[in-house]
Amino acid sequence: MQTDIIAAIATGLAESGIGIVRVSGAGSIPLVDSLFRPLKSRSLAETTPYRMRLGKVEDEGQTVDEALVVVMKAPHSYTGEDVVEIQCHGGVVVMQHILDLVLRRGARLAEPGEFTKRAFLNGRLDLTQAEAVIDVVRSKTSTGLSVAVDQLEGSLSRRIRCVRDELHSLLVRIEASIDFPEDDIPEVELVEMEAVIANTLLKLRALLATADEGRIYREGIKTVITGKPNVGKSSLLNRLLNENRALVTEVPGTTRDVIEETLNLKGIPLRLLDTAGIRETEDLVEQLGVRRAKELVQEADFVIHVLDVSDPLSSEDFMILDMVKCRKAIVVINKTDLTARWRASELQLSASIPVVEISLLHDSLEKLIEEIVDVVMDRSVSQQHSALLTRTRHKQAVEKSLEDLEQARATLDEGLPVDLISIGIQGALENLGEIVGETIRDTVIDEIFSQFCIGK
Ligand SMILES: Nc1nc2c(ncn2[C@@H]2O[C@H](COP(=O)(O)OP(=O)(O)OP(=O)(O)O)[C@@H](O)[C@H]2O)c(=O)[nH]1
Ligand SMILES: [Mg+2]
Repeated sequence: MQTDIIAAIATGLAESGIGIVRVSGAGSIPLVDSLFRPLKSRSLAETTPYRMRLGKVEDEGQTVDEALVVVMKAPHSYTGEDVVEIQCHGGVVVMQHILDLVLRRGARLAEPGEFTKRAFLNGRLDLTQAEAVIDVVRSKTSTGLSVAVDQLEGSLSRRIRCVRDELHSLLVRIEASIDFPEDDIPEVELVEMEAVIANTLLKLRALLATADEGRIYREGIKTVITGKPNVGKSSLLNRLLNENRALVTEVPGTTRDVIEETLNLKGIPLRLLDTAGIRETEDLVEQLGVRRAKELVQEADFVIHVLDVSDPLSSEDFMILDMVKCRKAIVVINKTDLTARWRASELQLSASIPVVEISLLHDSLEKLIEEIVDVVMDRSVSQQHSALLTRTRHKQAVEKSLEDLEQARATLDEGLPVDLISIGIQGALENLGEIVGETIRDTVIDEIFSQFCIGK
């Protein structure tokens, strides 16, 4: 158990109505008592917990600010330790002065995510819930938020725990039979074991199928806008964002660097990337842009390929279509206000890629947005979004436990000794335990919490 006192500004270092300096650890209450003079004489140690006390924060007899202070006693606090929150005015200098004062009295500056890490280490949250805390803070859409809140309330933990409990009781039975080898395992038992393993495999596969959706809600759908130069890629970005984010000119090769913006499209978070137009070029800077644009198409979750109907089709258009053809994608034929030089049928697209003809200069985006939502919602995003695997870490752990269980089943099928089956089950239990943080290395835990913000 940690014993030192940690402190940080919990509200962010920007001017605001109030600012909160949070202090946690055994000894926090006397520490804050030493710098806080309540309006009424009782000290914080004597005060009722969870009640605001008005008073003054003082530094060597000088008032730093008026503040409200609340004490939360272990174990009933966010971290599970004694916690004191000082609510002062939300000025940067005020907050920093009070934090500095707290540090001078013996607290240490909290590392990013350290409050939540302590909550985890003290058993207030499991690891999926701790991860959900940062997802709540960073969620990009209301659906993303509700996925994160579900996870914070333990939806994923419950699903994992249910599978682990089944495997655990199976393991207990197997080990009992190993301890008493003279009693051969009856046939019924074997059939039952097989059933439990098969059932667990089903549950884990269903869980694994949620991984893409979970990641999308957390990170957004990586959407790359691609096409030849000058077809209207940046125009599309600007129209979708409803602002002039990217430069648009009649000069081909305008966009060089990647421009990234997040867009909430009917509840779906899109990470939109506008890229350089793809063509052969002598210009070194543009060449780099083109190379990056091609790489991004490979990494994308979703590709929007824009073409210009007023410009004859060329080998570059077909080269890009080829890159896009096996992807989740949509083709936008732009500039329909100008004289068409070719027809959509000439693209010979498979039916799985929708085509939208539009003039980005004049037309409404309604139909295009509908098509984008249709393509993106398909398969990857369901309406029911409870208990999703939201991180690669979760996904890999489920994949590993599936392998372990497949191994256990194969052992059982081959009629090999039961102690060999138990190895597979133990492996699966351990891998699933990693998701909730029961069996996990400290370095992995440190890495997870280092992604948090300070004060959380
Ligand atoms: N007539 C017409 N012009 C358009 C339309 N959409 C875009 N343009 C024009 O086409 C030119 C190129 O548009 P951009 O959006 O900069 O094209 P881009 O694909 O980003 O070009 P690069 O960044 O150079 O690859 C600009 O002059 C736009 O105003 C359209 O629907 N009709
Ligand atoms: Mg551009």
